[in-house]
Amino acid sequence: MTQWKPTACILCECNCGLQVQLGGDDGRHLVRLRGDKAHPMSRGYACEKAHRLDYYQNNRDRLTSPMRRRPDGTFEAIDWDTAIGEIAQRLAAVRDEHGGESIFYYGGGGQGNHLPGAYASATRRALGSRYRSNALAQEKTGEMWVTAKMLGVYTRGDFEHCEVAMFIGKNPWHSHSIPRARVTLKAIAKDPARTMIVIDPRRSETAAMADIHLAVRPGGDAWLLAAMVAVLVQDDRLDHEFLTAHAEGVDAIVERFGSISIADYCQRAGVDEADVRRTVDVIARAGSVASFEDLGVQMNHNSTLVSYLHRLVWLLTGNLGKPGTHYVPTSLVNLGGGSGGNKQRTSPVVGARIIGGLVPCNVIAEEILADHPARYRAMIVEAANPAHSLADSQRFREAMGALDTLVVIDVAMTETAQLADYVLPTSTQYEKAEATFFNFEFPENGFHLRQPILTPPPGVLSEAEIHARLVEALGAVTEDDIAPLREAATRGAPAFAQVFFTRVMPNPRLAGLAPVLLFRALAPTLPEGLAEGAVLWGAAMRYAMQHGPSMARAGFDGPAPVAAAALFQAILERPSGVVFAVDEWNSCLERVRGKRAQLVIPELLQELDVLDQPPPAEAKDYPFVLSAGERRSLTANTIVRNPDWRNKKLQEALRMSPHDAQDLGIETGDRVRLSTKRGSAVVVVDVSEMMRPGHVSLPNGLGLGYPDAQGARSVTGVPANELTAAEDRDPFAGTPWHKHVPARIEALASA
Ligand SMILES: Nc1nc2c(c(=O)[nH]1)N[C@H]1C(S)=C(S)[C@@H](COP(=O)(O)OP(=O)(O)OC[C@H]3O[C@@H](n4cnc5c(=O)[nH]c(N)nc54)[C@H](O)[C@@H]3O)O[C@H]1N2
Ligand SMILES: Nc1nc2c(c(=O)[nH]1)N[C@H]1C(S)=C(S)[C@@H](COP(=O)(O)OP(=O)(O)OC[C@H]3O[C@@H](n4cnc5c(=O)[nH]c(N)nc54)[C@H](O)[C@@H]3O)O[C@H]1N2
Ligand code: SF4
Ligand SMILES: [Mo]
Repeated sequence: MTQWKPTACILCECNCGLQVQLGGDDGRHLVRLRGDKAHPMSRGYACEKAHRLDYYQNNRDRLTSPMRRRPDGTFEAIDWDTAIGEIAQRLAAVRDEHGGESIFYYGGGGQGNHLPGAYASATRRALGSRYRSNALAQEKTGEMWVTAKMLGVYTRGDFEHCEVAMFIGKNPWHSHSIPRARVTLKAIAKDPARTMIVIDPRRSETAAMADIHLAVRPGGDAWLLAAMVAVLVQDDRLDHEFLTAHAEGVDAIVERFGSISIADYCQRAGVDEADVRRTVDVIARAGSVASFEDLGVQMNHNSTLVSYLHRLVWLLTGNLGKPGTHYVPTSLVNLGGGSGGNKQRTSPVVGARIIGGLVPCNVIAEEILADHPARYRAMIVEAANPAHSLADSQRFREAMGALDTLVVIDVAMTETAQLADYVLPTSTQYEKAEATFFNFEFPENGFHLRQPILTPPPGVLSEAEIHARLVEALGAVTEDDIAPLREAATRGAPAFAQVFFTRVMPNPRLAGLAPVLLFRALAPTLPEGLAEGAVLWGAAMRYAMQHGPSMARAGFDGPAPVAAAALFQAILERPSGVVFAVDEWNSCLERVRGKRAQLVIPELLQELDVLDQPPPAEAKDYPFVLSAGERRSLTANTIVRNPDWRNKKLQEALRMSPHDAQDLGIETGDRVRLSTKRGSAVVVVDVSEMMRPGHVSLPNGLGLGYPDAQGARSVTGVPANELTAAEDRDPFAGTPWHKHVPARIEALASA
């Protein structure tokens, strides 16, 4: 009982290292949790959510048997052989009749688990499935497209050392995304030599501790950021030395922004021109600036344009490649799936731009429901809950109903699972080896393969095992493929590498199935409980071939196969995580494509013209702007289903300004009807000084169904995407406008 077991939190991308004590009547409850000081990235940090992770591990929606939908819509439990056999047969039939391209894959990982997607790549290969997506394609793809064009590499901000920190549509106090967020925020706030700038219509927890809060009009960020670039250009506050050495296109930027009316744009952004000028002055004078844009702008009007303008602000002021600015991390596995915007690919029905290999989430339903020969006919959803998390749930449900086959792989009976033909239950993230590829730190970058702290209950399998069985049932991998590898694995790392490189890599059929081959051949030789880590052998090998020097500085040196074997061993042996890369600041600019930033993206410079169009007429029917999906103290997408886990009041409420509440004659605790063009809901109001008049905000991840002890399901809070529309999306990246939903509010008579 008193033993502390190392693992990590799975509720946001920081994945803070934790130590857990198990207990309770069956010994399977996570009874005590604390930050793990040995974790190289979080170093003992954890927020309030981690302490309530038992609500994830133990809940009434847990699945422990494969389920098959009956014609009447109810589910029956079936055994694994039947489930795998029928699914393989049905998906193969779709492939043979319509082509593997008609089988769509969604998900692959959430905030805490990315190994499922790695193994699923083998199943997709066996099926010939080409199109896929996940949550990144409703938040980060616009930014990815811009970054690919400007730099060719991904960047992050060094908030621990920056003089000026800027957060645009980002509330790290609650949403984190930077390591040890609250420690870092407090350090910046209390240091008079450092400045925190927050751009947010709402006085968020982060805005409240900032030195400068620009309370932009909801959706007004493009004007604000364009005005900031214009001040830099017109007052000649550019870092010419940096730009001459490291950038192309300065003249075109100076010309385009030289004529922008700063006063006019500030007014349209709803921010005082003097405040904007003061902010730009702080940025231009600073020794270092680190900046982070997130959902407040990425799920909003002009989002791709904003991502571009945002990068111009810090590139024109030379804030790349030195401490306290922006760095270029190397990741063990590239989550974006390739080079981003350079290869032009589009989705088969709508013709939407595919960025980072991902079809925009907002077109998926349309691609299924179209009367088009290339429509998607079957879908595998894994570790995601798109029937709840994607725009326009009603239309998404309709699309799921139009599929020939829907397979969901999850731990719980989710909103998406309830629509499936087959639901395959998997071990939780505390019952198997699991990891994420959110490895963005610098100069030391860490990776954490978590060891299981519990055994899985009978009836569930890990995703690795599920995909291996599917690939085998499809006949794509046979014992003849596996046997020589398995034998080599027993002879040690060099022998295994040698056989893998001669038999698998040159063979196009086998190379795409490598994750399953590694799992079948290597897992038997791995320490107990770490079988799912097998696929990381390949990741370590690839990383060693690309980033030898970074790895050598972390202590893994020698020729690539030797260094990779040493890293793989360290990943298996260190239960609190391992530093796999140590970088140098001067490597950042070396990693930029062609070693020079491209300041001009012609399509987006042209798109700037939209900012000069007259504002649209006031929408009389929907006078409010609803931000549908705010991060709060106790929200975590849909990872935790039991509503009891939120032990704080009003976490489910609609936040509204005192001014609007007075107009409507309501108070905190009253109920209102909230309507959009797509739907309507009754919700409790929290009157909050945080909100600007006209702006209201709903939490994300609410509105989940959860059964009581008798099995009767009830819903707590509003499922935000019953109110959002799929066509409201960015013209470049297809990302949704969830933070800017026109809405109407009517007071209801008190109950
Ligand atoms: N507690 C908690 N933390 C989480 C998560 C969670 O569910 N709960 N989810 C994780 C995930 S998946 C993600 S992607 C991140 C997201 O992290 P954030 O992007 O920080 O989260 P949000 O609260 O959705 O949005 C941030 C801010 O955008 C503001 N905003 C709304 N409209 C506008 C606007 O027009 N302009 C500007 N500039 N700002 C606007 C909102 O007021 C809000 O403060 O959080 C991660 N962390
Ligand atoms: N309106 C609106 N919609 C939004 C947002 C918003 O702000 N507003 N935010 C969006 C954002 S940024 C994101 S990231 C998405 C998140 O939405 P999704 O990507 O759909 O992810 P989650 O809701 O976290 O769902 C994770 C699923 O994984 C399951 N799971 C947990 N552990 C395991 C495991 O070990 N194996 C498997 N196979 N499954 C497991 C959980 O039960 C859950 O069903 O939501 C988006 N939707
Ligand atoms: S939710 Fe909190 S404890 Fe968990 S990973 Fe995120 S910051 Fe860390
Ligand atoms: Mo997200």
